[in-house]
Amino acid sequence: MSLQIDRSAHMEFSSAGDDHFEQMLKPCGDRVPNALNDPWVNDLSEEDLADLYTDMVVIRRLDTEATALQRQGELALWPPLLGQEASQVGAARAMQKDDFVFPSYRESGVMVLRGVNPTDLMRVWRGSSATSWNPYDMNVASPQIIIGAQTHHAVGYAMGLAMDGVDAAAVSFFGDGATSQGDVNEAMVFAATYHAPAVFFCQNNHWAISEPVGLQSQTHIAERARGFGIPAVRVDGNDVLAVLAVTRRALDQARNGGGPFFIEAVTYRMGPHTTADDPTRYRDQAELEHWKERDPLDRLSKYLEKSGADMEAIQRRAQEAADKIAAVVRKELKETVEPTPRNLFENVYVNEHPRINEQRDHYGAYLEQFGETLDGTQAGA
Ligand SMILES: Cc1ncc(C[n+]2csc(CCOP(=O)(O)OP(=O)(O)O)c2C)c(N)n1
Repeated sequence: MSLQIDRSAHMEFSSAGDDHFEQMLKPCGDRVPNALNDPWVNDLSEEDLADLYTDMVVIRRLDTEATALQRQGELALWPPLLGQEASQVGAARAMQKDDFVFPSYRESGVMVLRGVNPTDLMRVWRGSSATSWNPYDMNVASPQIIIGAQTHHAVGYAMGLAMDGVDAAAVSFFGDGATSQGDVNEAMVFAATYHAPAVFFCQNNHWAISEPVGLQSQTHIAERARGFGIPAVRVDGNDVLAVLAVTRRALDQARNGGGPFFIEAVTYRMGPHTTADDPTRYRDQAELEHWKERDPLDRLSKYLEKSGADMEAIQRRAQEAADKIAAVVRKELKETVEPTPRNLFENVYVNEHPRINEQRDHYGAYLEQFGETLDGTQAGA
């Protein structure tokens, strides 16, 4: 018997038949009644829905702007979210101020909607800042690059919330690939055992760089969480209404002593993994076309239009908001005061440390050989 990878599962889970999930808006904009989820979004007015649309337009625009800035040499790298707007807006808008977000690198939309200044976020990707904000200002941790590590931080934080008797939850965001990582599985064990108010939000965007989801998971991702005794929901991640409803449900359960909850938001990464990637090398154009028909922005726009809203005015307002924020980011980014070599050695410890000082001075002497200084100036200038 030879050892073989079962590639057939990839076909099953990334194909057009992959629709076993909770949905409230069809791609054509029709509303699907859902007894469980409807009560969680019944409060939304037409204006609230228009705001959700604006959120999606704004974060798509920021993403496009960042991609362009990377191509123009202003950013070192950027991980696009194109196609994942509904998952990020639905999840971010379901949260309350006291909830704490532990994002991966992909959730720029969630971070910005929680109050992170988009220019600050982009400075991290420019290489001008290790982390540009105080996590406690808006309850958003620094974006995590180590796949899945943030789930540990979130569960630890959630356990702390429970110990302190605080009425809040911790939400970690990660991709489908991360669920194969030991860290995420260990975090689920702890969350289940300690009944922690932790919501695991997986954006199944079908790809982990060039690895298709069906190749590494022979079952739906949500099933993995159920194996740990964590209730899990598979939701249409391109349906902002369904994501909002399911995340509100999950957070409510977590906040009220119901323990952890796992959400698999089924979406699609329409762009490259990062600006350093070329997805045409590993995936078919037909797959992208399939998902373009499920575009999250079009879907809400069609629903609003069918409900009689003045979509032209809504689109105009959203576009204006997006143009404005993109122009501010572009301007602010170019005004960035770049860090000096000395900055590398600051804030390593709370108090000054002799070994750090020794390393700083050593580096300063090294730079001097090239006529440079720790303050970023030319020696003798
Ligand atoms: C622990 C660890 N292993 C490997 C990597 C390299 N890596 C960066 S992104 C990525 C794929 C992650 O895919 P997924 O979890 O599906 O998230 P997505 O990028 O699709 O949002 C990998 C393997 C890493 N950053 N950390």
